[in-house]
Amino acid sequence: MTVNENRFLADLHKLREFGASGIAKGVVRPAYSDADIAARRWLAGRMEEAGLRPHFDPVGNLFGMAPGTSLLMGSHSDSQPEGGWLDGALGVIAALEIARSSDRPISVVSFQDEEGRFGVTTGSAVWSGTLDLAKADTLTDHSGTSFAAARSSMSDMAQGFVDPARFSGFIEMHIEQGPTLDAEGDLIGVVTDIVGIRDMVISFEGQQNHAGTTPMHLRRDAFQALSLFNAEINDRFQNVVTPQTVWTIGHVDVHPNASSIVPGRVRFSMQWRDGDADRLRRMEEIIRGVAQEVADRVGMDLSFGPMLGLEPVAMDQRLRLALEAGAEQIAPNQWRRMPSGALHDATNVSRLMPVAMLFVPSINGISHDFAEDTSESDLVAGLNVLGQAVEQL
Ligand code: HGY
Ligand code: MN
Ligand code: MN
Repeated sequence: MTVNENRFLADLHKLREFGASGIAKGVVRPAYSDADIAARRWLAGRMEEAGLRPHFDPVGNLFGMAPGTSLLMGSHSDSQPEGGWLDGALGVIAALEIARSSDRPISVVSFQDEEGRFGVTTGSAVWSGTLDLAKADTLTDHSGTSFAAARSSMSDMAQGFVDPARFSGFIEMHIEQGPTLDAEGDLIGVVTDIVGIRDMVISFEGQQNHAGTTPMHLRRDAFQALSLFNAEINDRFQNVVTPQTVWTIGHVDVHPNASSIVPGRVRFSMQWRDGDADRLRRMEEIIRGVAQEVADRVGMDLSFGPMLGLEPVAMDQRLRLALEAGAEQIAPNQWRRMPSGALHDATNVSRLMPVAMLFVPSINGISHDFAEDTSESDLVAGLNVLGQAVEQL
């Protein structure tokens, strides 16, 4: 198979224009935003030109269908609120280029809301049955917009859900989003398994009050509760976690967020990830227990939002070996097997069919940031490994 490297790179740069931010090569293209929908319409056109039948499903996943049974390749084209030009986009455009260059039937997909504006890898979670559509519709983003309302902006394009039996397997190429390949000087990562994740919103409700007249010992300060909670879980986690375990409080809404008012309420995201499902469970116990202890001690009302999660998953051996053979062909002694600390649609798709993933380096390990970047030669090397792997299959 001979891929067209220039056409591949040109489409990658074109996709970046949808939601291009002024800074570096960043993009702002959240699920269902005007930029996201415009990008999906453009992708549908490129799929059609490639001889694929574009198909939007009820939640905005966009498939480019090859006839009969085919290998599915792709990723997602929505971005984080401050995203890089390659996260997801690389896998979609690489799949499109393989579909155009291969004489085998290759279907292409761009899943919707992988970045979890509403849930966790929401579009592929609904398609794969991980997340019930009725439940997904009740999810809201941080501004209170519901998934149902957001996806209705694409209802004019929506057809039914694609039958997974149309596909023999799924391969996703993605940037590593971490420091390993870049630091070790490797060009290719063949993914062995993807970590599991848990994600939920926790709220502490105390007493809003005057920041000048309220003595410290009479306060029910919700920010102080969060501060105590964070310090305590960091301490309690030490005898449960490993150096690979991660946990993040990434979104904090302090109400009313004013310098002369004792905060009466905080709502914050609590997310944790690990390769071991039992360790995720033990961390959940600590999180729920410490939250209750702090609430009792500081006099807070405590509430937990719905907990979303995905289990750790191993990649399919046959597909992974094809990627390893491709890597050895294209980047001999410059590739490695490695786990994925980032979540991907492949986790959900693994419920339906064999899946495998391929990484290319992220410069300085940066991602989920406008500065995210990979050299064009590394992008092309990854594309060629995909091409070799498809030939192997
Ligand atoms: O958060 C993740 O792992 C993915 O990039 N959304
Ligand atoms: Mn991604
Ligand atoms: Mn991402």
